[in-house]
Amino acid sequence: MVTQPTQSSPFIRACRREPVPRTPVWFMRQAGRSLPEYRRVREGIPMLDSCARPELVTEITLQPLRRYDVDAAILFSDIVVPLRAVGVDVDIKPGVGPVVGRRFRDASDLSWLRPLEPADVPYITEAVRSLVSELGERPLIGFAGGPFTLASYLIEGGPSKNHDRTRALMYGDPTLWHRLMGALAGIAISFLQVQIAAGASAVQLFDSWVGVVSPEDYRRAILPHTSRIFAALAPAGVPRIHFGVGTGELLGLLGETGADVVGVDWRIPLDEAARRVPPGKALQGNLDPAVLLAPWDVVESRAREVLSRGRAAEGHVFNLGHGVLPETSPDTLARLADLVHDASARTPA
Ligand code: 1CP
Repeated sequence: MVTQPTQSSPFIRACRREPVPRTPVWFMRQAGRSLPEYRRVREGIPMLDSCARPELVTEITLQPLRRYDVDAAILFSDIVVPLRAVGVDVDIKPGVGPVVGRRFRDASDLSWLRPLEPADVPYITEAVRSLVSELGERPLIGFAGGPFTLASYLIEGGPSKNHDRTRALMYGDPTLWHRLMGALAGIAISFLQVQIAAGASAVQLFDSWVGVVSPEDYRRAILPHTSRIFAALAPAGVPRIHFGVGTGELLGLLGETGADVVGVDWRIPLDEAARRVPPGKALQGNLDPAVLLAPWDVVESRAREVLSRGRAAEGHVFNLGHGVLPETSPDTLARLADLVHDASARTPA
């Protein structure tokens, strides 16, 4: 394993539960629609086309780092990129999200999901390499979609509120469910391995919508597949982060997947989350993204509260409880990153 300069960065150290001079911070969806410079460079270029252009991916990934003193960059891409790369008929509709040409229905549709080869995503390798050389000591986070969340887009045909069809398939046809989850987990493993091989310093598995299942169903229907993903990545030695929305009742199980860091949304305070995850886990989160639309004194007191409760965790990476809302002022995010650093600075003993 190569020792990268990023390995002693505060972000990586916090993921490993090592002491840090100040709490590291980054924001889910720090790139993207809240930035005017993003809207400018994306003009006229469909989302999935932009993800396949390494020079554009590099530019968009770096844009938030020019404004915010964040401790990590996250690759600009999307969770459906590897699905499209293996030939799934999926597109991202502006203002909607991922939409598939036809819903996934039965075992014959498993033929959509051949294994992902590195040669299917040469633009990811190229973008990650170029970013790593630009970023120096600042880590790049690679990511993939978790199997439940990807399955939901395939089964529902697009964004969904309650993921009812997805849960119905999970209950009604366990054999097909496990084959589908197995195929999606395999694709996530390859997609993350490509990013790690090209130099990503950490990875995050976004199983954003998994909070709609009960703990028992999670254990039976999802945990084995997520555990397989994290086990496959273990030899790479990079921190593995796992995140989902509305996962308060699942936090203990998310910690059983083999993830090093458990992401927490805004519904559960971090000190309570620290009690719910098994020992040996760092936490990431969890300021409500909607707080950033409130006056600054509210943002400040809420952020201080997150930092204070985060001290109960073995390691803490400050983040939002979900992605930056498009209407968020970039100036508020810039101020927040500075506040996190200033308020958490440890004076050397
Ligand atoms: O035209 C546009 O600008 C499209 C908006 C957009 C963007 C900027 C989409 C469509 N995806 C992305 C980028 C993206 N997606 C990133 C890049 C990192 C960053 O911007 O900092 C990441 C990490 C994702 C991951 C992603 N896509 C997730 C997991 C994270 C999360 O938000 O929970 C999910 C669920 C998606 C699906 C998706 N892609 C796009 C949208 C609008 C959605 C959500 C649709 C829905 O509500 O179901």
